[in-house]
Amino acid sequence: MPSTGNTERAYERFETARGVLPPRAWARSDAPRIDLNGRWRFRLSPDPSAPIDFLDGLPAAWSDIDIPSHWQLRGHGAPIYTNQAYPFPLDPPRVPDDNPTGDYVRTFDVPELWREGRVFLRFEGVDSFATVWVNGIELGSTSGSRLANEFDITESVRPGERNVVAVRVLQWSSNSYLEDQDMWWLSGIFRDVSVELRRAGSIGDHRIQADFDAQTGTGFLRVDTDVPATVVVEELGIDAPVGQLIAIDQVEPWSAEQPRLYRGRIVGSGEIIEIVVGFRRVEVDDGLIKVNGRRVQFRGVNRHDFHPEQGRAVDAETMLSDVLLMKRHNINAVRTSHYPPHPHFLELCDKYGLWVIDECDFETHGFGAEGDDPGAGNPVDDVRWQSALVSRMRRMVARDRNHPSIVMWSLGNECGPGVNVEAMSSAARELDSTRLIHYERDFTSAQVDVYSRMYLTYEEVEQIGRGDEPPLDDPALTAHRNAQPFILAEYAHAMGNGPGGLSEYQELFDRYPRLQGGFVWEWIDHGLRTTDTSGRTFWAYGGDFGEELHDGNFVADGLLFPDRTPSPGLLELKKVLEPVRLDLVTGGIRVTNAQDIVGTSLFSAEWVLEEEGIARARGSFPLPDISARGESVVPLPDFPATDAETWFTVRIVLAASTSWASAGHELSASQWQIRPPQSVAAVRHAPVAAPLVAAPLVGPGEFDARGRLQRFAGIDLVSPCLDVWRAPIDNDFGYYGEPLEPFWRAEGLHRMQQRVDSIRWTDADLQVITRTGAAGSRLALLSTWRWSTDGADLRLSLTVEQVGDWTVPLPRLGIRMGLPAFVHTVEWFGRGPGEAYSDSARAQLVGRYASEVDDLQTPYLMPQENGNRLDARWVVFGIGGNRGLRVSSLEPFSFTTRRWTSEDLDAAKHPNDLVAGDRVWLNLDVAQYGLGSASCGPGVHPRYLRELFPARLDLRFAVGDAQ
Ligand code: IPT
Repeated sequence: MPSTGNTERAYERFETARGVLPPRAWARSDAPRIDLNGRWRFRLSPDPSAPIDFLDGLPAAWSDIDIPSHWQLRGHGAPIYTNQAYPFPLDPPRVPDDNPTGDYVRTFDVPELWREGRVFLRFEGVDSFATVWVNGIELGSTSGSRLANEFDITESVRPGERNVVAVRVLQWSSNSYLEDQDMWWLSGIFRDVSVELRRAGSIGDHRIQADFDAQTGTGFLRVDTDVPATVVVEELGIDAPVGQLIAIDQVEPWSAEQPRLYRGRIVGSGEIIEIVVGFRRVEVDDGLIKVNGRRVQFRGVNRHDFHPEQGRAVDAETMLSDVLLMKRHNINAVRTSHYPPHPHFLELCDKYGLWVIDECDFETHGFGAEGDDPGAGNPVDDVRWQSALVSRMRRMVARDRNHPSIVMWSLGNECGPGVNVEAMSSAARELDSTRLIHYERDFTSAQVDVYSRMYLTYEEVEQIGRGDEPPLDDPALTAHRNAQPFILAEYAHAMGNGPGGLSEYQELFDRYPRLQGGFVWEWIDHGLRTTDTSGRTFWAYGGDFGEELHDGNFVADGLLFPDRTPSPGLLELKKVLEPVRLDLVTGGIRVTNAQDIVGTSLFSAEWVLEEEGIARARGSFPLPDISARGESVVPLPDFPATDAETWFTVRIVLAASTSWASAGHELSASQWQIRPPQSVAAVRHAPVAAPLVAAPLVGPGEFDARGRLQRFAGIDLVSPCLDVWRAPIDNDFGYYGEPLEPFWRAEGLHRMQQRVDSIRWTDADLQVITRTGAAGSRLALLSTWRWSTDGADLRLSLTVEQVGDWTVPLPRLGIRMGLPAFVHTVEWFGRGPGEAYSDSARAQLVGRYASEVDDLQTPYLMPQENGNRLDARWVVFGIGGNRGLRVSSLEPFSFTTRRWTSEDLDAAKHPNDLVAGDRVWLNLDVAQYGLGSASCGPGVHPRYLRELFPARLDLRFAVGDAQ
């Protein structure tokens, strides 16, 4: 009688692995292999009491499922999203009786020749616990969802025959307590499955150590295997027995910036393994993380394995697109939050060059660790879990240690402090002393090599940069920590519209050597592709599958949309992480190489001079080869004379193609205003030319008796009114930061009423005074609208004052008006082409742009304010034919244009809830509040908190030929 788990509840042991082989390195080997990915038979039962009646063959009544996959994404059961909370009662190591149980069966033919050797069955990842049978014989069970589990099936497999492999997977097990990462709970066999012949002379485990001495340029290679073998690296002339240290003069080292790999192989009598060798030394020296003797700065992101249809069952193409997108956006590092990724991802990091923090599959956030207190029952502080945890750590290191890209081993994420931290750290050091140890929740830094924190404020980061962070209770520990380099394991929470304030972090990283960069949270939104009842696609987040407990759209906090479209936040990050910085200085352009290792020979510069957005001259210049962190001044090109506002833009591009982008790929752009708009002062004070002809007309503007603009040049309008509301962005909610949204709503900013207080017609203008305030509130905004004309155009001069004791900053300040729905095209001169906000504007350049109204929207998974175009000088809305309604100002303004109101945006839960109405709504703003990162972290940097009052907006409305 096989042990079924349902009687013994083997899945509730502290360590559930049974019958598994010792871990070994992931390998590209010529060992005969049968790929068991593909079609299996599948049945989902509500709990493990389902009969084990599927060991002998393919049950006809079952459905098919493709592996690797999660059953919840194949029509069985449903995904659950929680951030910290466990979706079951907290009673470790017990789990609920209601425990979805997935049974899998398939057959595979094993060649007769496979009698000569041992046969291994390998699972790269099964969530969360599996029991495995081959030909009816139970082999054991798994642990560690994101780690490999390998079984020796030699005794049960039948070479020359058809074999049956059967697997029972439980959704919940004691493993679930160790795997409480902030992501969807998704179950099943979600990584590759294979069977391998291990002939006599198979290499077993293999270990590659490739050290580099930056002083002498010498590389040291040592390869170890379980059986005698030879290591061959032809390019280096190496053909030697394993187990010895080989010194090689003048090797080219590996780095993320120059990922030099030497390809080779390990040749055993029964197996050949393809290897890559990257020589490098990672150390903490003089309080700094150095690779090959150089301080490096991590410009990183936190990456989950994620695909919007496949969950964590990510294919090779998707992994490659992640790596290429990172490289193309100036990202040089990745933390594999919060578990070891699919092993192929690490191969790609080796090949294309990314520094990696490889993190163990371990998080117990739901136990509520706070400071020194891990929270009752937390496995991190319970020795009964120690061997399971140490084993997880060892299995990750053993699987991954041959990758040159890995510079740190991370024990896990947010488990709190506890007795098992030291054991895990020591286990990693014992298996590999060539990487640094990382664990953000070791606040004392006692067991780690790097001081690491998350979401700190700018002030806190700066304090650490200066080395005067608050001391610990123990002076020895304080001294130990003070001598450590610092990284932000997570910062700049990219949830919804944001993050803002990226460059202020980067400035700190650049100013203080101890601050060695950070990892933005996070790479991609985990939205799952779903269709609504009308067949429209949307990206589902927590709650969309009817979960009783969930954390909503907190799962959508990435720099990429789920389909891997870059968000505005990623474009901003790309600019902030630019590898070459340009500044205009006397004598030319100062070029600073912001890279740590390589020179600038790969790059060249292209420039353009634009007068009001129209190119007047362009050219290019080669960059001098500036060494890492060095600088040089290049002369400015000769510019032709211009009259209107003129900008000089320089783009840094790849001079030649690389493995990750083609020649011409833009890495960054910088811009300077060479000539301001003309005669600002003169025009601003120009007298109004023509007096009013007859009320209620002001030039082309038609007003009603209450002084409200009804029509402009024959175009019907919803009259302009003062607007202070924006559909709150995730950062306004301040989930793990300081919220503003509740204060805004408490003040009624989302339901302001406008009253006309007075109307006065003069010879020169129409003056309307309005009072805008919310029901129940004494606070108000007093606006004076002065409408005038020069005979042709309509001018508005608006001033706004505050009445009462305002304590909250305003979401926005400007006017809102309705244009007819036939408006489609928008053209403007200002920042673009993308959206920008005061604290996230570096990636958007001043220029002339055109767009459809519909393309000005950014479809954040949870609808929220978006699409702001910053620093506009003029904007023209197409009104048919070649004609346009033009709004312009001498002071740059912001505008937002959409087919629904801010209130619609606020109420919507998904972008597909938003339907075009009979108006195009236009906001013209003096300013909008910044973005910050308060959904998890600090709010808007003080640099962007400007005093708005007394506020003034001067606009000119005209109709004419479109630009
Ligand atoms: C922290 C987690 O490490 C990460 O997994 C994710 O939850 C992120 O922040 C927020 O999206 S938890 C935070 C409450 C500090």
